[in-house]
Amino acid sequence: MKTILKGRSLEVEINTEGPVIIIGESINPTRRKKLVETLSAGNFDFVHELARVQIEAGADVLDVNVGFPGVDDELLLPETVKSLQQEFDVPLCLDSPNPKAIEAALKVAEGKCLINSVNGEEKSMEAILPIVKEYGAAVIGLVMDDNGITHDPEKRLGVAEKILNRAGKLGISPEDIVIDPLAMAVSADPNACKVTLETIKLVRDKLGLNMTEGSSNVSFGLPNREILNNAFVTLSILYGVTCPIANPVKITSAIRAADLLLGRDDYAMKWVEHFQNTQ
Ligand code: THG
Repeated sequence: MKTILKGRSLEVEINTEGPVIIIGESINPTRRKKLVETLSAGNFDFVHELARVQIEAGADVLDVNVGFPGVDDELLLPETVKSLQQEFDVPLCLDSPNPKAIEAALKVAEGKCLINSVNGEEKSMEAILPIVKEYGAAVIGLVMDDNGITHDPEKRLGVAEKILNRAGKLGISPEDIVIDPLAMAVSADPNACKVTLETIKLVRDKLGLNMTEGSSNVSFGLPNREILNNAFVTLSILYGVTCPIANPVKITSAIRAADLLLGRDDYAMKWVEHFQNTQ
């Protein structure tokens, strides 16, 4: 299964056969007051800096989230997208719970974006899927619905199937659906990661779709987060995640290692290149 995303001219292929595509998470106001402050003042230098650092560290795609209480992301998301695309060619992942902000951003974006996200709730599918179709985008499908988040991997698979089928009815192809199996804090629930991993395996075996995950979610509230995130992303890749959302500054080495060890990096080219670039 191949999902194609595009920047202004650069094309990125997410392939279930690998290698792993890294979606940089850092353009996100959570605990980054400076991002909100600078963007609200119409200053895009800091967001460009976050983009540049992540691309240099191995990000293939950038997640762009500018949502914050008091911020009108129907204005700010498209402005940020325009500003980023003037400087950088990587495809963008538009991260907002507000369908109007997503649509406003798609109107100005060049290339083919990934929308973050739709879920199995009726309201969400009705709002987001027509936009995905109209703008020829791809979309992340979160495996939660009107019943909330289930801890049964089979039921999470069921939500993925529901999103896939609904998208299909609108003429959106399976290539353009990237499933998110819901990575959650292991500090809150000792079984959280096991449930996610079982879901990943089921989605790969039954649906064969590309999959993302918020790799850093698993370590909330714990020390030494980087080690946990690296272990989790490695397990997830083995099970079938193909485009994790993560901090490339901290996770690219583990991802390059996983690709090499799984026979997806001929002559260790990407491994060697990564360490040449970071030295
Ligand atoms: N699935 C999808 N989208 C998502 C998530 C997901 N978007 C948001 C989130 N989860 C993924 N993004 C982040 C961004 C930052 C952090 C975690 C997840 C994070 N930041 C550090 C902190 O809060 O302490 C600070 C920055 C750092 O040190 O790198 O943890 O699951 N579809």
